[in-house]
Amino acid sequence: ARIEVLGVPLDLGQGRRGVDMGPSAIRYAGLQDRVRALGFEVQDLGNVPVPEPEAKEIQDPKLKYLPEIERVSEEIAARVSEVLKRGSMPVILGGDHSLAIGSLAGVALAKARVGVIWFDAHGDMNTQETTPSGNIHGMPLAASLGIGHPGLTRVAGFAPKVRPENVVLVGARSIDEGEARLIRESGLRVFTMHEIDRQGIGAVMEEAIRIASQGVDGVHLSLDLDALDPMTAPGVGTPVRGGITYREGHLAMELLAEAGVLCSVDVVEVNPILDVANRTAEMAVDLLCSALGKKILPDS
Ligand code: DIR
Ligand code: MN
Ligand code: MN
Ligand code: MN
Repeated sequence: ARIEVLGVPLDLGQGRRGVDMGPSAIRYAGLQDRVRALGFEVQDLGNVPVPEPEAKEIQDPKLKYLPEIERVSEEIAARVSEVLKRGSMPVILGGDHSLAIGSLAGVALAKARVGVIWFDAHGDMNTQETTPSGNIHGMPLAASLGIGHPGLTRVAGFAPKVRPENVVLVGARSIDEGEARLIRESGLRVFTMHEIDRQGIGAVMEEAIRIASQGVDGVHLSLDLDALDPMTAPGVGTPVRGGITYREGHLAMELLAEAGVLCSVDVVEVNPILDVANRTAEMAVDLLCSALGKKILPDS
């Protein structure tokens, strides 16, 4: 099988500089060699061009850098759908999580029906009406479900990209008031840290995989590194205590690999400026390898 890597050095969706260096940090952590060692063919497509915040102005404080993020999303969608149509698996490196609006649009362009497993400390279910920050990285899951500003929901010319009955959010522990209401109304399935503590990550993932893969042509994994505990992944812009541990993260990815349903992956919110050495990018590569089938004890 073949993997194609696309970098998106996007930091316009949130307020802290440095996350635009995430793609470099993840590459520097050995992505290409590590994935090749698993037996995949790997092609790096380089980065999508992204404007610098210094060269732009915020027009709407409730939708910061909306026109720029729309344009980048269209470009990502086109690139990601090409990768899938060539029969390869796209791996999109962020950059902030607003890039998932484009990557999921691209997956939805190439596939009739797609499921989503969204690992995040946050809900990413805000709109311009509920956002406390105006940061679009707090909105990509809502946008993909067709909720929010048409500039975000209608990327690639159609909405929604996914049905709520195939969407699962895992690891949540920081949900804004307005987005909590949208989560309940939209009917997607949420496994907060409470459910993970109570049932264990194994049981949670079995259910998450069942929901996301029901009736679909593939499951998209959107991995926000802030889903992990900040002790394991300190290099993120909005860390929240009480997250997924090192082993819980790996078990979750290993179960996904075993299920054999993954069609595409985002790895987002790695911010090397906030990191301890390159630990968070290394964790990102470790988790990706597990999601792609790396085992502690390989079958012989
Ligand atoms: C917060 C933070 N809910 C917002 N969201 C983050 O600004 O909408 N998502 N950090 O990953
Ligand atoms: Mn930049
Ligand atoms: Mn996120
Ligand atoms: Mn997050």
